[in-house]
Amino acid sequence: MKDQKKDDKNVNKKLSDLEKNISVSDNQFLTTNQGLKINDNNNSLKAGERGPSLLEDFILREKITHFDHERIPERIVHARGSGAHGIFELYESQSEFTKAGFLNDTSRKTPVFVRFSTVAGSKGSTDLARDVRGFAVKFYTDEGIFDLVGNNIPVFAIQDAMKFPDFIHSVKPEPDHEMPQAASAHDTFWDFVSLVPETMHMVSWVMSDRGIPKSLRMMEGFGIHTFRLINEKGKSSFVKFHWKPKLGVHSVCWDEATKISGKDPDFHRRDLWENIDQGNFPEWELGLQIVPEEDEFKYDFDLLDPTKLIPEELVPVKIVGKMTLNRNPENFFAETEQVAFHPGHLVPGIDFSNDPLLQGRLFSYTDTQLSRLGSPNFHEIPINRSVAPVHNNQRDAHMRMTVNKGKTAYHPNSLGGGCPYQAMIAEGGFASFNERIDAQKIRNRSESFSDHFSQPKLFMNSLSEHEKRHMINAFAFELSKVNYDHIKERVCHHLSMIDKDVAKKVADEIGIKIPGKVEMPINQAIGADENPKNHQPKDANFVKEKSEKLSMEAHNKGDIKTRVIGILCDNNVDEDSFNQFKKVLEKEGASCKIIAPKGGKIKGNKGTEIKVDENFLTVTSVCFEAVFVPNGISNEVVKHEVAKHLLNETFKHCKAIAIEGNAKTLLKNTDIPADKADKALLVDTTPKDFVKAIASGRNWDRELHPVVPA
Ligand code: HDE
Repeated sequence: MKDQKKDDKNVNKKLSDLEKNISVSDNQFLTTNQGLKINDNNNSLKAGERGPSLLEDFILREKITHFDHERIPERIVHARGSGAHGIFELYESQSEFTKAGFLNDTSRKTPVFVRFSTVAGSKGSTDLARDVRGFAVKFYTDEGIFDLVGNNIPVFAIQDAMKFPDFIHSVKPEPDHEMPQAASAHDTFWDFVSLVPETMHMVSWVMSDRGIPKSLRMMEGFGIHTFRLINEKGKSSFVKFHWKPKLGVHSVCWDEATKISGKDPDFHRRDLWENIDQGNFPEWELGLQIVPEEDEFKYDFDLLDPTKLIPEELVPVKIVGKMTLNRNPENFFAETEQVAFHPGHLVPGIDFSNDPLLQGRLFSYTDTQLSRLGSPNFHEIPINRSVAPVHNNQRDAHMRMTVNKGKTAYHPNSLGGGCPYQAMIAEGGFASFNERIDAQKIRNRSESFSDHFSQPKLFMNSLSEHEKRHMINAFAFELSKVNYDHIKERVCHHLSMIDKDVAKKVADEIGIKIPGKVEMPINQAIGADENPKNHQPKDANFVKEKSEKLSMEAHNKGDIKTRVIGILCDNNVDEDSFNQFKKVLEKEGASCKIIAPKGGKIKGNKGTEIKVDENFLTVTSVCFEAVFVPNGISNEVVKHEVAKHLLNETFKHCKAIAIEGNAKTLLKNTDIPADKADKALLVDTTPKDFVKAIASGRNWDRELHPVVPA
C-alpha cells in the first residue's frame, strides 16, 4: 500500500513535469504577452470616436498578429486525431527478451500519451470515415521516450517507403477539384490499388468493418512492423506489438457510419472524451508476438514485409501489461496537435528490423515535425518532453526554451569537466543491435515479398458470414464510385486471385465482368517490367485455412460496459418499468439516455421528475447501441414519426430493442414486421434478457431480409 502510494507520487511527479507550462487564468488580470495589464479589451485605439485606428495601438497589433499565426500545418496524413493521457503497467518482467526498463520493472507506472487518428481526411473531417485508424503511443520512460506509432489494422498497404507519397497522393482528395474529403471511394485511390496488388491485404481490412470502428476505445492496435527486442546479454528476438482492448472490438455498420458522419462528426472524439471524463477509463493490454532470431526464415512470408501479419496460431500473443487512459488533455492544440511521434524514438532493449517501410519512416517523422512544428526544438514542447533528463551539446534554433549554462557546447571538452559524458552500455547507453550485414547495394524488392494474395485469403476465410458480407458490400460501394471500368476490372481480377466467390459477388453488384488476365501498363505496375517474378499475381498459397483472431467476433467480451442505451418515454411513463430496466442496465456498466418529445424534464406516473437528454429534434438512433421503450407511452409518441423512425432504424441496424406494456402499440405503427420478433427484438422481456441480447452482439441476420425502409 505504502509502495503503491510512492508509485502514484512518482507518476504524478512525472506528469507534473509535463504540466509545467500550464496556465490557469482564474482570478488573474488580462495582460499582453509582455505582462502589461489590459484596461480595455473591446475597443481599438482611434483618433476620435469615429476616427481611423492608430498604428500606435500595440495592444491591438499584438492580439491580431498572434491570431494571424494561430494555425500550424496539419499533419500530411493522420491530420484528424484525438488524444488522452494514461499510464502503462507491466504484469511480468520481460527481461528474458528485453532490457527496456518499462518492460522489466513491474513496480513502474510509465506515463503515456496516446493519439488516435484517421488517415485520409483533413483536421476537421468526420470521425466515421471508412479508413485506417492511427494508434500512436508515447511512453515517457525513465530511459527516454519510446513511441509505438501503429494503426488499428495489423498490416500496411505498401512494402517500401518509396511508394508512400504515391499511395497517400492517391487516397487524398484528387488534386484538380480537392474531392472527396476523408473517403477512399474515388478513381485515383482504386487506380493505385489496381496497379499495386500488394495493397490488397490492407484494403481488404479497410473494406471490412474494421474500417468503421464503433469507438476508439474498442479497437485493437498494432505496431505492424517487426521490431527487435534485445536483452541484457545482447540477444535479439523479433517482435510484433499488439494492443488488445478490454472492451472488445466493435464496429458500426456502413449505413450507421454515414449517418453518424452527418449527425455527429465528432462521434469518436466525444465518446473518448466523455468516457474518460466520467471515469470509464479505457484499457488495452499490451501483447508481444515474439519470434526467436533463429526462426527468422521459418514462415512462408517474410517477417520484414509489412503487408503480412503473423497468425496468432503460429505465434501466440503474450499479454505483458496494461495501458489505462485516465486523463483528458487540458488543451487540444498544446497536447494533441503538437505531440510529435516518431518510430525512431527508442529506448535500450528495443531496436528496428530491416523492414523497408519502417526504415523509410525513420527519416520522415523528424522531417515532418520540422515543417509542422517549425523548429528542431519541438522536443521542448511540454507534451514531447522526455521525463528522463536531457543533456547534450545541441544549442539554439527557433524557440529554444532551455537556458544552457556554461561555456562548453562541444564534446570532448576539458573546460566543462568532460560533461555531458557518454554512457557505457552497462550504464544504459543505447547501442544498435550488432547485426551482420554483407550485401551489395541494390534497388529491388525481395522475392520473399511477392505473395500478395495468401494473407488476404486467410483474412477473408476468417471472417464470419456477416463480416464477409459487409466487406463485399464495401468493395462494391467503393468501386461503384469509380468512373473507369478498366480500374474496376483490375481490382476484381485481383479479388478473384484471392477469393473467387467474393470477386464474383462484387463484380455482379457493380456490373462488370472479371477479366481472366489483366494488363499492367509497362513501367507503371510495380515490378511488371524489370522483374516479372515480383508482384505478379500468384495463386493464393495460404498459410492456414483460417485464423480465428482475425474476426472481430473472436473479440466480443460479452458485456455491455459503457454502451449507450436510449430509453424512449414521455410524461406518465411507468416508473416501475422504467427504473427496473435502467437500474439493471447501469449496474451492468451501460449508460442510459432519456429520449422524450420535448427537452427539459418529464414526470413519471408516480410524480418523479426525470431529466430528458435528447428531444425529438436532436435524437438519432445511430448514437445508441440499443433502445428500450417502457410501459406508459403517450399517444403523442405512439403516432410520432420521430419515434417510429427511431425504432425502424434501430431495427435496421440490427440492434436490440425491448418494448414493454402499451409501448407495443408504437411497435405496431413502425415498419418492423410483427412476425419478425427475433433474438434482439424483445417484447415484455426481463432486463436481464435485454442485457444478454445487447451483449451477444447485433442480430445481423436481419440484413438477410431487409424489410425496414429506414
Ligand atoms: Fe506514418 N506518418 N508514415 N505510418 N503515421 C505520419 O508524421 C510515414 C506508416 C502513423 O498521431 C507523419 O507526425 C511514411 C505506417 C501514425 O501524430 C509522417 C511512411 C504506420 C501517424 C508519416 C509511413 C504509420 C503517422 C505525418 C512510410 C503504421 C500519426 C505527421 C514509409 C505502423 C501520428 C507526422 C500522430 C504520421 C510518414 C507509414 C502510422 C508524414 C513516410 C506503416 C499513427 O511523417
